[in-house]
This record gives sequence, structure tokens and C-alpha cells, in this order.
Amino acid sequence: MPRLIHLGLGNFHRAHQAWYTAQAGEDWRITGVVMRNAALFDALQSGNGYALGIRSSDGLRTEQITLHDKVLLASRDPAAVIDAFADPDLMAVTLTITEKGYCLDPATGQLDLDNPVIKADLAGQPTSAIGLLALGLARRMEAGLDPLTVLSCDNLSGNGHKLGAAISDFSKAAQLQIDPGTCFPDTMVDRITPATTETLSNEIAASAGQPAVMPVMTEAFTEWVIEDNFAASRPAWELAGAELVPDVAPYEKRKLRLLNASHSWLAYAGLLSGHRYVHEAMADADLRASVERLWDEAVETLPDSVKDTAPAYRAALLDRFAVTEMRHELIQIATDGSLKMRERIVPLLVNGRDAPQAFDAVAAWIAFALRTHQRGETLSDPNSARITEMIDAARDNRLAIAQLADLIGISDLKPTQLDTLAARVEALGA
Ligand code: CS2
Repeated sequence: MPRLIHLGLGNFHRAHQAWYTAQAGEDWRITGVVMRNAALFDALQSGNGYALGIRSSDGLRTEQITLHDKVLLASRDPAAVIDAFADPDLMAVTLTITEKGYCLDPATGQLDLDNPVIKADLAGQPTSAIGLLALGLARRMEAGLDPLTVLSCDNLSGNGHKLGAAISDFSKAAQLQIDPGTCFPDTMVDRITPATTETLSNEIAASAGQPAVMPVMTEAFTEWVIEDNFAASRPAWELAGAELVPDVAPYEKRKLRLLNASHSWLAYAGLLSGHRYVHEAMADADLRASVERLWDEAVETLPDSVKDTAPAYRAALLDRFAVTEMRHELIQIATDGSLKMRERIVPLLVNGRDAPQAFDAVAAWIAFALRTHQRGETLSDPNSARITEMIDAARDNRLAIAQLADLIGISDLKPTQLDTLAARVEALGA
């Protein structure tokens, strides 16, 4: 039976790639690799799968997804993960490891060989997805098996290219041989999937008419655009609506700069003004108007091939963001801002572009970081220690603001721009 490996068995994979694979006709199976979450690993051992709740305007329906017949826990048994690559039935590997999982140096875009987890991988204790993937691909090469396709399914522009480069950097540093025929297509993934709360879990159980194991709630809307560049066979994901195209970049830009950019703006500005959920923030007239302005700025930066689709795309986003029952928490979106802002907001400001609403989003992230610090709380961000140090060491707020902007790639601000930024940070509540 043909097989996939998936690294990162979180809610998004279970709502997206697993759902597409379940619709793909042939009998595919997935070896699911949980990176660290032992409770999730234990719950998925039974092989009975999990309940996926799909919320549309017609209400909630549930599907039981039972494709993950093997589940591994990377933090406990990395050797089993590496060995799983030496399987002739394996055709492709998919990954959802979030922006921070790529361990890239933001300044160079290359693998950060000083990152402690990458150092540990190189010292022979592999735990990162990048290390496990590179070692797994090398194991496959040693076994003389055919090359694989490796699909990044994270919200990074050029995600496949970035992943391929990171694997190549790691392999050089670790002196590993990887099949040069391995393909790393770019992909654009989209489906809003909130973290599971007790309320969402109860709703899914009620809809399924039975207790729900590790349930996931998602929306009916879904998109997957994949660069048609495969080393071996793949599930017929197009049967569920996936699009195979020669170039994913225009779709990726549209999604990151419209959906994800407005999500991050809503998260920081929304939390600062006391909202909890996306639908609540969108019901706030000022925030809703600012989202429209952000979209106006974003559309100008899109390639011509997708510009015409922007009005329909925006209309669909308004519907998607309004669904009360999704209860999509702003605090979930607010995590890892130092990495997300670079992908979503900063591209609207490059080359000195005048995009005041995007600039405001930078101010909102900074205001949120400062407020978190003032409250003595820790930012949920891989750079939180550095951010705390920066704020503590800065002689005044203005310097801290300049350094935080620099951290996400907004550098060399003119004094007048810094004045504007500082004034906006203050106005937003920090
Ligand atoms: C969100 C995304 O949490 C976030 O940062 O912007 O996860 C968003 O919900 C998905 O990309 C939608 O496809």
C-alpha cells in the first residue's frame, strides 16, 4: 500500500493534508510523526483515528479520519522516524512544522547552524524536523531506494525552496548523502483550523453522536496549490480540489499578504483593544475598516496573474472571518510574531513602499510585545528571550521600538519614521 510520512501531526495537518488524502481514492496510509506531544501520540495509538468537524453555513458535520496506521513520537524514538524512510512503499513526505521549525537565520535565509536544536542534531541527538528529515533521506539513499518528494505545508513564501536549501545545508554540515532526485515542491496551504478547546470538542462529539478522540474543528473552505514537481507517485489530491500548477508563488503571495497579514494585524490590534476572537475583532467597525485598508495595500503588491481575483478573495475572507462558531482565538494567531511578521507584513513595506496600514501592523506587534513585557508575562515566540533582553537593555522605549522593528527586518528607519512608529505604538496601547 503506498504511504506518506507526515512530520508534525498537529491540528492543521489533520484538517488539511490528511483530509485531502482521505478523499484521494486509492488506499494511501500515513506514518504520522508527532514531534513532542506525548498525549497526542498516546491518543492516536489506537489506529481508530480522530474526528474532524467541518463547519459550513449548513452547520457542522464530522468525518472520522483513519489514515494514520503508524504513529511515532520523534522526541522519544528518533531512530524509528529515520528508519521509516527506508520503506519502498514510501512515496512522499509532508511537513507542518510552523515557521520556527525551519531553523533559518533571518539575515541570510540559510539554515542557522548555531540554533541549539540544529547543533544537537549535528552532535548526534536528532530532534528537529530538519535533522530528522535529512537523516531519513540519507538512510533511504543508503538503502538504495528511489527518491522521494518532500512537501513543505507551512506558511512561508517559497516554502519548498527554503526547505530544500535547509536540507542541503544540514547535509553538508553532517556530511550526508541525499538523492539529488529528491523534489521539494512549493505549496500554498489554506484552511482555518482553531486550536481545539473543550467547547469545540463537545460540539464535535455532539455532532458525531459519540465521544470524539483528539477532535479537530475546521472550516468548509479549503485550498491547496502545489507545484507540479514530484519524484514519485502521489495521492490524487486533485480529487479533493487541490491544484497542481507550474508556479505557486502568486497564490502564496495572495494568501500570505491578504489572509495571514490581516490575521496578524487583527491578532495584535484586536488583543490590545480587548477582543478575544477573530469574528469579534472583525465586528469592530474600526478594525474592519483597517483590514480593508491593509488589503488595499497588499493587493498593489500582488502579481498580475492573481490581482483580478482579489475582490472575490477578499469577499470570501470577510465571510470566513465572520463565522462565530469557529471561535478562532486571536492569541493563537499572535504566537511566533517575530517570524510571522517577516512573511506576512514586511513584504508590503519593502523598497520604501508607503503602506501606512502595514506600518501600523508593525506598531501593533511591537506594542503587543512591550505590553506583554510590562505585565511580566512571556511572549510566546522563539525569540522571546532576545526580545526581553532587548527591552531590558534599551535606555528608552524609542530604542526598544527601533530594535524590535529591526528584529523583523524593518531596519534603517529614518528619525521621522521612528517618530511615527513610536507614536503609533503608544496610541495602540503600550
Ligand atoms: C494564522 C494561520 O495562526 C496563524 O498565524 O494566520 O494559521 C491561518 O489560520 C492559516 O494559515 C489559514 O490557512
